[in-house]
Amino acid sequence: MRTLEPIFEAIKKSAFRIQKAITDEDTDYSSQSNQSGDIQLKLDILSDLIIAEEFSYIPLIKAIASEEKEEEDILNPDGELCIAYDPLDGSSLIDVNLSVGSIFGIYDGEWDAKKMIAAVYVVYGPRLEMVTAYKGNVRHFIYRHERFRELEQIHIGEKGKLNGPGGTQQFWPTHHKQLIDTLFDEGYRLRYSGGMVPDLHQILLKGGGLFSYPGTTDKPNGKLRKLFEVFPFAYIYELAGGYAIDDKGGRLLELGCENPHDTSACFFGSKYEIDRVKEFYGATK
Ligand code: AHM
Ligand code: MG
Repeated sequence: MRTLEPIFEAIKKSAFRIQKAITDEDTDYSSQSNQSGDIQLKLDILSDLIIAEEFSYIPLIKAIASEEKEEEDILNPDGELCIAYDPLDGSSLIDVNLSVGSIFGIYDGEWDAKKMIAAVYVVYGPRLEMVTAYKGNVRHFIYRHERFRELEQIHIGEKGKLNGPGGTQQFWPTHHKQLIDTLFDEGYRLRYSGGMVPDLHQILLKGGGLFSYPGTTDKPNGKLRKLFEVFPFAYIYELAGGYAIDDKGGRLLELGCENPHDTSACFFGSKYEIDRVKEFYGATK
């Protein structure tokens, strides 16, 4: 029977190696930029190489696609799984010593959200943590005394207290500003660091809330990439009992993806807040 254990083990090994690199290496920029036009840090490139190397030992993996590379890499033509990953999300926060993360989406045979079978993220913060969503469970691990130890499973509540609004307010549509202001008027607290991994992790662990990255006048389809960031977190939130929708009110996991670097407006949260999003966006789905 097919098992994803070797993949989870490879992610644990790369997490340990990347955390060490974050601690030991400097935060200089390289002379290269990625597909989205961001100038890459040397650490972005190194993290990408570490993950690609750990995955290269696993025959089950057919192809990998990284936020830091233009095209997919075929590892094993006879393999079954395709893995999309963002090796070091939020890396521009490292020089100010805020938390960052790695994100993985595991797809059965093709780059299609409907074929996602598991998703994983790693948080590099004061502590090293990993969350896996697979076969109905969202499992939470913490690295302590040289190994990952499992904590309680993660379930998001029906209504939270945190609000993480992404993007530049100057470019928000009016109805989005009204949504965010209304949540603050209801007592929600601002929790937005600029790193989607720790920001979404906080909302999950503190029982719920809303993380949003809307379409804006300068970026109508938002900033966050479907394959590497949006779909994996949509999978994790839904499995934890939460919701993940776009600005039309439909499930993110039902969206297509023509180009590996396509982006989408996205909203992740618990039931109450996602209902509010639909109300303010006039979403009918
Ligand atoms: P990156 O992949 O280039 O690091 O960008 C992704 C990050 C997310 O972690 C975060 O939610 C978002 O960009 C922040 O963007 P903004 O500063 O526009 O709110
Ligand atoms: Mg990213």
